Amino acid sequence: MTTITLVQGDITRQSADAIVNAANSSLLGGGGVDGAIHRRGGPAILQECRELRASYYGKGLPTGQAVATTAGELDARWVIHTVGPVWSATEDRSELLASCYRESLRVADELGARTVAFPAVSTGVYRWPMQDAARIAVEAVRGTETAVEEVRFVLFDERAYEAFAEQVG
Ligand code: AR6
Repeated sequence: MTTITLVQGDITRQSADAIVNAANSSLLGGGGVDGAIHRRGGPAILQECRELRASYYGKGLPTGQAVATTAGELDARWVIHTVGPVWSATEDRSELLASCYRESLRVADELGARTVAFPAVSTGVYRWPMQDAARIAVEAVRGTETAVEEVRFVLFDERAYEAFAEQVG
């Protein structure tokens, strides 16, 4: 059984086996959670991202997929980078957002991670409405068979926390 827990705060301050990054397909960093993880985690993470790009993801990591690197100086063993979809009002991209959670948990299982901290993927720069993103995230985690014991959603502000709390019940 996987327990879902909620925390309001900065994901880079969390202690977990794996911390999930809301990355972009370049894997070369950006703003939001991505920027914060690379700033606090230090250059080892970016170095490994560059190597992954050179070896496997020349065209970028596709949306909905996930890949792991070291966590550098973060209080975690791994960072799992996933690429959320940009919100679209005309196209239903929910499956891609759900895939971010499923694929991150699959990678976590491969690594042997038992505690995984997730941000609210796609709800910042990628503009996904928070309530909808929370529903998709919680349903995706609940619908995934995994050996991960704790999935911790780390929500940056109260609005995000409340949206997830409503879904978790
Ligand atoms: N800890 C927890 N949550 C955070 C933190 C933090 N330190 N910082 C922001 N959030 P975003 P996206 C929240 O924009 O929408 C980057 O440039 C934020 O309030 O980080 O998936 C990437 O390189 C929001 O609710 O990710 C991509 O280009 C949520 O985390 C692009 O942004 C996600 O916001 C990805 O956009």
